[in-house]
Amino acid sequence: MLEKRDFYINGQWVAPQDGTDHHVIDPSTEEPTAVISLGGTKDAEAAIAAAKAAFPAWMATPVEDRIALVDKLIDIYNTRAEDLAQAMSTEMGAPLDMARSQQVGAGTWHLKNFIRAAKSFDFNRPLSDRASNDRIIYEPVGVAALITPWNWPMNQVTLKVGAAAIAGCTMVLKPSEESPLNAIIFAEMMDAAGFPPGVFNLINGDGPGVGTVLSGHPDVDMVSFTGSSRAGRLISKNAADTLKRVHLELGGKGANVIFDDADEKAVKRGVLHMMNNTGQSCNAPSRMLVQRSKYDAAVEEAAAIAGKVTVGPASEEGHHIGPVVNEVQWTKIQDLIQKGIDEGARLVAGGTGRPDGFNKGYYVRPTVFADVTNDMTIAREEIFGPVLSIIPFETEEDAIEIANDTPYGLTNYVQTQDGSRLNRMAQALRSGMVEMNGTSRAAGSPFGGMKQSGNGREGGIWGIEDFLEVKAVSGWAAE
Ligand code: TXE
Repeated sequence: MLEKRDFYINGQWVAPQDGTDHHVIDPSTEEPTAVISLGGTKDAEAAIAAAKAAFPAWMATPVEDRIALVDKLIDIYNTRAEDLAQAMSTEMGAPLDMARSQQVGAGTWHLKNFIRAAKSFDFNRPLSDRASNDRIIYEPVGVAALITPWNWPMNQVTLKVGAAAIAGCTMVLKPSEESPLNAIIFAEMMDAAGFPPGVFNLINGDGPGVGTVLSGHPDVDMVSFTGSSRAGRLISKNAADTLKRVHLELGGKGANVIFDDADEKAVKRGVLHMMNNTGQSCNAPSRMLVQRSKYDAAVEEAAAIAGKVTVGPASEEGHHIGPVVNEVQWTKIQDLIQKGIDEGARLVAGGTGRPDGFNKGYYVRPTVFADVTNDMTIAREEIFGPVLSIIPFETEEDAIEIANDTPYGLTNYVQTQDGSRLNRMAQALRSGMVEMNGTSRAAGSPFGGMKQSGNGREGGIWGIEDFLEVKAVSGWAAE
């Protein structure tokens, strides 16, 4: 079995000081594939101290030089793409083709977008044409703790590390204990790219252990977190004593509003988007709202499409969906499917239990519920599995009310051919992102949520700005 106990601290791989062993389980087989160490307080403090010591020199490094290192990182990242894909497939269950294209591909995309954004960003500029002696200087926040989840592991690591590095922050990355292997490979790349010792540190650990030390530590100036709302609340409370900046990217319960004039592929697109990554995406369109005149046909079509989604081991190539990440998630999803049935939703595809042919592995049946009302548990809770809820609506006003009736506000989707309705909906929906008619977000677009989906934005210039302080200087001397 692979043994990867060491942490990357101050430019070196070091043995844990107070770690405990943790097995990484392959969700396709339920077998352990690697052993890592979950660090303790001493390990976390060593990583924080290294980041703190490295900060002054890294902050003083010209941004062009920081960008050049990220550029070098992209080259190395591309040469190790297959290692990353294999690791993700083993530890979190992304099927190889999907891991290569979407999971690994996201990392290159984000890093390139950061470079493009930073090159045209003026880090030291006059306040305005009328106040040229007043200047705005953007400076790094300081030491950043980066806490990431397992569902899009490299996507989230690159979103945080790339932005922090270009901004001039030093950092301690704590990836999810469910997906540590690709983060260890990433640390090897950071080392190979030649980032100065202490700028980037990696420590494995769990939430109550390393996660708590990082979010509460006085020498950590900022926490950037992606994960559950539950952990986001704990981190915010723990960070309050030191009043550090807390960036949160939490869950979602996206509505996909399909009007009666939607294009003919809208339902299919919505179902497949929901099933992608086995439903484990915070921006999944998990509530499909369909206008009444199209409703019956849409339910029938959605059930047929879900019935054709194939499920299989992550180690196999092809366009199937893999298992969900672990037993806890599998059980949570099963309970929620059962709740949907118990609360009176109409099951039209899938259901509880493993798909036919599997008696092991955390596989879930692609599931569709019709006749869901927005007060049912399956319409309110983030299921994080391949489970779609279809809700009928009558008018545009109804659709807006149902879509916004959720504590979350991450992404909503709209399908209609009517341009003015698209624009009205874009403004009425309370979410950080609204995506129309299957268009995907352009390079450098900010990702993040309103309401209980979190705060701050990741990606592009907005992602970099989240790691920057704004300093106002009055009386800047002309040189
Ligand atoms: O997440 P956790 P879990 C949602 C999704 C899923 C649910 C539970 O609904 O079903 O969360 O997933 C670290 N202090 N999302 O339990 O626990 C943890 O070690 C500091 C949505 O796996 O939030 C890991 O690194 N850190 C989400 C990270 O938080 C703590 C992606 C995520 O784990 C901590 C994942 C603490 N007290 C799950 N407790 C998204 N936004 O995409 C945990 N962690």
